[in-house]
Amino acid sequence: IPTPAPSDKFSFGLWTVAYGGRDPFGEATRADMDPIYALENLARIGAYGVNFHDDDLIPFGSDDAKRDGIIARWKKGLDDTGLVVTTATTNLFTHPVFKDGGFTSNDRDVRRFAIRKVMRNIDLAAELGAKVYVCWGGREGAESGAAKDVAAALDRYREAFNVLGEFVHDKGYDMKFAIEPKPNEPRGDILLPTIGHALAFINTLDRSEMVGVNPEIGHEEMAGLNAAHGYAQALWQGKLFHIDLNGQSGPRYDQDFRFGAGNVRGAFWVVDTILAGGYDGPVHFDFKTPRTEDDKGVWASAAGCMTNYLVLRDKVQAFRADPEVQAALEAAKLPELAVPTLDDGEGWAELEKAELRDPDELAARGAAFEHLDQLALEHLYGVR
Ligand code: GLT
Ligand code: MN
Ligand code: MN
Ligand code: MN
Repeated sequence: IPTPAPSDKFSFGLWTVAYGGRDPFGEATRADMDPIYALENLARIGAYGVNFHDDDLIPFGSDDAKRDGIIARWKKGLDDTGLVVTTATTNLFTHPVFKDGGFTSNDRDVRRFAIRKVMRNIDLAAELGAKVYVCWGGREGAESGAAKDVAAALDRYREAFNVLGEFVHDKGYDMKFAIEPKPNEPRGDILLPTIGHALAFINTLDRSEMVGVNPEIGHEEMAGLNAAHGYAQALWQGKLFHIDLNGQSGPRYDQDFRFGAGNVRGAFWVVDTILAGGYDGPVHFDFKTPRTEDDKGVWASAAGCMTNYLVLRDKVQAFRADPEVQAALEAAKLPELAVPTLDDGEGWAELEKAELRDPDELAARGAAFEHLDQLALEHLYGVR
């Protein structure tokens, strides 16, 4: 069984291990977790970094004295354990004030409150050294039609990112934003539901270079999409600023299984994609330990995320290094896909006159994809 090293840059949301098991049908099955206890155990199992919402650490509504005390204790915990704050984020979904969203609430006073809440935690995140600020707009959405003017809501969403981009720029922070898409849950329909929607939205921002995506495997699969393809397009556009790895079994509620559980084959291709694309940020897990488990199960689940990543990384590397796979890639014309379709200096006018192959002859050529995919499965199943 491979063991994690700091160079693997594994990180966890504080809320993941602290999740007590509350769901829409039942109360928590585990006690509240002290954030310092979380740090100690994350360090013990081999994590490198931690990510947190403001309210994970500092209960909503704490006064300044209480807040300062919590932050001092948190800094000491980080020093003692050596864990790095890679990332931070804002809770704009738990308090009832956010029942219609934060940045896109119809109520302007709520929107002003939400942006201020984010600014306050960005100051703390910068002080702690976070380089990425995640924005999951879980409550930005609707359950009904006329209640949400989507175009106006997107104007307000853009306004919020423009203000926050200006804030980070003016303060001189070395920080980028990563928008996390999700199709639904807790809202009936959430705005920016997929990686593609988020990438298109980002292009409209004043400081679009500061904003990328934080795709979660499970959220893409909830929408019935191929998560690896989404990660690949985000990388292709230079926008994969952070990742939320976890497990999901097809389009249903947000399962947040530990990474490597659920769609195993999909997980293999996500690891292959981020390695090939040169993603070098934290390898971040966003899972929830099922409520059947006690504290021991929480740490087994968290450690399982890292083990499964290392196992899949080994398998992906062995797959790519296998000479039989390289021959199969050649037979499947992967090198040919990298060749531009038109010759140098050729345009539509030349193409119009060029001699083409007979389509029936082209149609008779086999693609040789099945053998290649079988080699991948044999690596994944451990028989190669
Ligand atoms: C919440 C959500 C996650 C997001 C977190 C960041 S909070 O648990 O379900 O997918 O990544 O706000
Ligand atoms: Mn999720
Ligand atoms: Mn989640
Ligand atoms: Mn997530």
